[in-house]
Amino acid sequence: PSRPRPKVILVIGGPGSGKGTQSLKIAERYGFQYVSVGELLRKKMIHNATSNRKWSLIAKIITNGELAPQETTITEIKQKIMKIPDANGIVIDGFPRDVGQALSFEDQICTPDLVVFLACTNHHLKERLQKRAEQQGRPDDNPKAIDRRLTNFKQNTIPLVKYFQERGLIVTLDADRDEEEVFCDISMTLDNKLF
Ligand code: UP5
Ligand code: MG
Repeated sequence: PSRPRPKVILVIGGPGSGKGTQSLKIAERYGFQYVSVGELLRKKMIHNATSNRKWSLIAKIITNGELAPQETTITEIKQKIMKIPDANGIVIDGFPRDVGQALSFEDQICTPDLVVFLACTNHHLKERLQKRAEQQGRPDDNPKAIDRRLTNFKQNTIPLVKYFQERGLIVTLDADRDEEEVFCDISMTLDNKLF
């Protein structure tokens, strides 16, 4: 008999809400494959920015804290997912960012089994990103780009949350708490809703 299609979990939330941290924990606990869309795009842009005009433009966009073009993003995700061997599940970190991307994902890839929204106050988002900027510093962890990422999140991702709510696909969790508490909620939710 053919295997069922892997479960697909999307993790969304503001910049610094803990998407990466929690998605990795999900992947580890459930044996799911982890896909970070931000990382996919950053790797690709670092590789191609000097030799390719499209990617040098995307590098500028991302470094400024704006969104890469939708079709490029979907194409990258599709390619990545196709390379994944048999998996029970896939956890996608940081995608979609707006309703348009969600529609396109469903159209071209699949309907997610569950969307996890990490709700975090602006105060905590900024504090965490500033702290990370001091320690490692991503190209987009500068004050201007952080502000743009926060604005983008409010403008585009909040309507997306509403869209998933209306379809009964999303669970909203309080991500202001410490990592372990947040993950405890996530795993209870996944145990309930997916298995
Ligand atoms: N931390 C985590 N959880 C904590 C907790 N509970 N308490 C205290 N500290 C906590 O966490 C951020 C920091 O906080 C870390 O230092 C962590 O230790 C600590 P992290 O797990 O990294 O949060 P995350 O939500 O992943 O933050 P990130 O900065 O990665 O979010 P962004 O949404 O900004 O980044 P992403 O990589 O998803 O996207 C980056 C850019 O890529 C976008 O701005 C955009 O330009 C581009 N992009 C697209 O164009 N399209 C896409 O579809 C996706 C990305
Ligand atoms: Mg991240």
